[in-house]
Amino acid sequence: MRYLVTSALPYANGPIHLGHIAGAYLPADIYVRSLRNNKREVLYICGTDEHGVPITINAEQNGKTPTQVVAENHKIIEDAFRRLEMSFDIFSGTSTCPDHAKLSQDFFLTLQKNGFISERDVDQFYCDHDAMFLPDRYVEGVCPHCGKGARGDQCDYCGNALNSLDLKEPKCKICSKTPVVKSSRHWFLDLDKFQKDLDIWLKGKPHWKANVKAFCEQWFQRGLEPRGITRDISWGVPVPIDGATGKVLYVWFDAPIGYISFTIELFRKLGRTEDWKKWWQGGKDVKLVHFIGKDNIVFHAIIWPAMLMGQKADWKLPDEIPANEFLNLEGDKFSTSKNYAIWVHEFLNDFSADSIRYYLAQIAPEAKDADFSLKGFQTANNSELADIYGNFVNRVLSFTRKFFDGTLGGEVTFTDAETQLWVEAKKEADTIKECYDTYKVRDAVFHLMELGRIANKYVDTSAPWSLRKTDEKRCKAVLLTCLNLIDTLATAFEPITPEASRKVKKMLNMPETFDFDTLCTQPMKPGHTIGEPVVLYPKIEDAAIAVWRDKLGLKS
Ligand code: B3M
Ligand code: ZN
Repeated sequence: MRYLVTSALPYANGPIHLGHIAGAYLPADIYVRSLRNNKREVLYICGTDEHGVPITINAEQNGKTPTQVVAENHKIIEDAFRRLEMSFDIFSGTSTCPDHAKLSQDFFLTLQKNGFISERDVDQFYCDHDAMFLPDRYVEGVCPHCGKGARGDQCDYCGNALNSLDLKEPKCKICSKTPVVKSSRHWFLDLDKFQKDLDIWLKGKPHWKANVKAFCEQWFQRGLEPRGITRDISWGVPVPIDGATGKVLYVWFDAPIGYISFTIELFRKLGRTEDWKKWWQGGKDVKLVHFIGKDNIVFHAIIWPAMLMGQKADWKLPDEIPANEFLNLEGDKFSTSKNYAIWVHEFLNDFSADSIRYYLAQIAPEAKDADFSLKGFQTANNSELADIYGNFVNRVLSFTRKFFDGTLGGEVTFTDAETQLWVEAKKEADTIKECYDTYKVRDAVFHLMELGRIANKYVDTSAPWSLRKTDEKRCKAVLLTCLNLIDTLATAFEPITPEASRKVKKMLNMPETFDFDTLCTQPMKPGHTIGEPVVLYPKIEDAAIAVWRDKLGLKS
């Protein structure tokens, strides 16, 4: 089995915050790393989603071109991901990937040829002054429900989704003049024609997460309807039809195709141009897993599979869609517009990727919304990573260096205590692997710390510090056992805290590999010499947390 894993393509319309990471990115990276540690063949695809109206509005408001906006944000996002150690095989973008536009147009044309696209004229606001049709977000006015100021797509006060034509006192967002209503030709994906097949397909996924299944069932009950897949703007993939000048494919039509076009780009760069087909048309040999946030369910579990089915070719359909719930921040929603957020690229200036990854994994919003708290973050680092994992590593390594010069040579005497210990450790390690395989990162974290606690308990009861004077062979057996436990901890932790794992392997003087088959196998034998210990997890001081509480405007 080969694994084709994707994370939702972040909009290149601004930086990313911790809320994004917790949903579609970190859980995917953990999964991918654990697959690699199980020696599976994996491909991990991502990149920025670079089309859509928010990007053109952003560009206009800041006197930039969409290309500039996209390039700037792509770089910020890519840097943040790199520093956070997201291990994509490729991180491309929908406006820069050389294969993307053509493939999106081919998808459209094939759907049309196969009879799944209809067209009709739609009334829309048009601004005479700016000589353009105004997509919903380009119209502002008064909400018909609550009477407050609203955008054409929704009212932020009462939360109602709107149709811009229903707005009272509509104004063009660019020039503030009153728009007129004009009709414009648009193309629709006939989702209704897929309902039966989609329903059958979804019934074959009884193990899917409840949130995904419930969501789709609701949509089926209401009945699927044709959905507009073209827009009157100039930024995007042009609609490949005569007479459709000035129209582009809707961003949600071309975005998921990015998963494929980025794969094509990757293999072309590798000089194996045809190999992408082994993944996207690889049938049952490939497992396609889309990690997303819950707001993307309809696109990945209904519209995207319909687009793939409608090609009438051998495209992979999603096998798994682990959709996560949302992360809140200190009890409130993340809000980009109110700048109530922790931006990843800024947070990484103050804290390590590992500490951030660990805490986000611990509170992962798997089954319900979760809350990020700065105090919780500090506690996770200080009382768990530093006190349990880091401290164990440090005690054992320093002691081994100090009294044995880093080499536990000669004879060692193991007893039942070690046999018992490895039975317990193996049980935890097996559970950890199982959690990784089933997208349960919260449980993985819990059991990793259990493993750390088992290690601490073992060293405390065995007390090598006093054995050194009374029974050196036992002392060395205990220390060697601890070193091997540390090796297992480093390997098991790698999907969550990769940097610390690399550091530990170096300190142990072991190769920087994390093969899960080596868990609990005690690869270090008598005579092994370790390297120099360094502090694994410095404590996070109250002052560092206070700075961030301040930034968020929270009372200290
Ligand atoms: N850019 C929306 C989002 O980030 C969208 C995902 C596209 S995945 C194909 O929520
Ligand atoms: Zn205007």
